[in-house]
Amino acid sequence: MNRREFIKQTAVATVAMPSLLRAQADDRPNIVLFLADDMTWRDCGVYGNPEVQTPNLDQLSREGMRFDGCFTSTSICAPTRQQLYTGMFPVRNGAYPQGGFVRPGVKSMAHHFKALGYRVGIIGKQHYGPPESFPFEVLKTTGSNELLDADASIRVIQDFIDREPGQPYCLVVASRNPHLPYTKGPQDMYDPDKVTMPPYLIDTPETRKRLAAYYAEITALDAELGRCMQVISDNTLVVFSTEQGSAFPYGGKWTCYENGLHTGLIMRWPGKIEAGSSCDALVQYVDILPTLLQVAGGDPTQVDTGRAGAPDGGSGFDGKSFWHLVAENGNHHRDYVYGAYTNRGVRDGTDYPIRSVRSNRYKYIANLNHEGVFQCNVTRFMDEMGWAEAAEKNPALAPRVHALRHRPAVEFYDLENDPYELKNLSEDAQYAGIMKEMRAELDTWMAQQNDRGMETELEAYAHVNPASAKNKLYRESQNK
Ligand SMILES: [Ca+2]
Repeated sequence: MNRREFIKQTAVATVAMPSLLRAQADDRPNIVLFLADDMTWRDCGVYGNPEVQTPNLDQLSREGMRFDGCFTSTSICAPTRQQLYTGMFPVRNGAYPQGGFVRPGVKSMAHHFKALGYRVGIIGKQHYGPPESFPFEVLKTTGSNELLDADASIRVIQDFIDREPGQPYCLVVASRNPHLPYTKGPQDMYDPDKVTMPPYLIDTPETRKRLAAYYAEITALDAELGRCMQVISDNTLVVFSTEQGSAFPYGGKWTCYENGLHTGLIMRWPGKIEAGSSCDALVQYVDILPTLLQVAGGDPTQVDTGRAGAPDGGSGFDGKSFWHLVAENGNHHRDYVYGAYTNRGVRDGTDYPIRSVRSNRYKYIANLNHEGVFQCNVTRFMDEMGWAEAAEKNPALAPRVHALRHRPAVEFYDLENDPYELKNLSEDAQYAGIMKEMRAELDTWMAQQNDRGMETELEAYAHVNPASAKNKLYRESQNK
């Protein structure tokens, strides 16, 4: 079957007429959104690392469509998840710092899918708030560290799926792997002495040891995916994402680098999405919810997110459905994807806002407090891994170690020739024109988001849990 025939088959699901569809409710698909946690997108065979064993992910990709240009805009857990669940970028929805909460009144996929008649559940990691913005049915597991392929978890998932056979469901399966600490999975499967070091890491014994343990957790995640797939019926759109990058130095978490913001995305829906296909159009996490709502028979352009400040001035999503990439054989969705990172609020984090804009070839990064020193968990991890000592022995490594803490105002990379962002071209005059254009795009996006850069960074604690000490401290400082 070619993609044109897929278009015909999917036409019913893509027409935005929920009232008509309700009568025949229920050839609408179920939706399962399966999330990894802190998995750098490159670290699986599907995206180019054959050493990491992920047979279930490989199979999912063979049966579905692999997206090669999907991006979150923030490489930390809570902002990433909440932009995915709200269809809004982090500064607009409010959940932009680590542990962030969305602004009062913001609605999420739990509201929007319920409005279409779906049951909406989540199992595993949550990392969102306040609760009234995320009225999911929370499926209980026996412990917060339980693997989602444990019998008890699978039983809970199966019960949720089977409970109302006539009503479609939307379920988020949010794994806690391969997030630190790297303790799960087949810890003897990867030999630290034999793993291939990616070009962005510095080769030390401790780095190797952590890399091997992290790979084992990716294999554990893959087992969770495989076990879940066994209880999911074919009339289900399964969406898998690697989430944001890993907690290694330059592994991507706490940065706007490719390893942090680029995310693996695979969509499988037998008979509706062509098996073994791929798409390299640029899309963002904020586009995923509008896409899923369209597939479920809704009209994402009519949704009220509960928050003003949409690109058209209304209260709709920041994102747009990219179902046309599947159903109409499209190959373009966005000219640019954006990143916004807040370091205040991360453990030991200095005030170090970073913003980025990426085209299909170039990446522009603005370090808005470049005169400051970047420091958080990841600089400590670098020290624990002995990178500074390695650079003392081999001075060629020193710039890489130095650059984790000390960065220029602007970084600019040609991703076609430098996919790991190892060579900053911002001083190269031949790129001045492109850099100016991209900076203008970034400024426009920040203005639309009401993102004030350093000022926004300094207000971070106003956007974490109101019951937390950080938030209380912030309120006290404002009352002085
Ligand atoms: Ca995460």
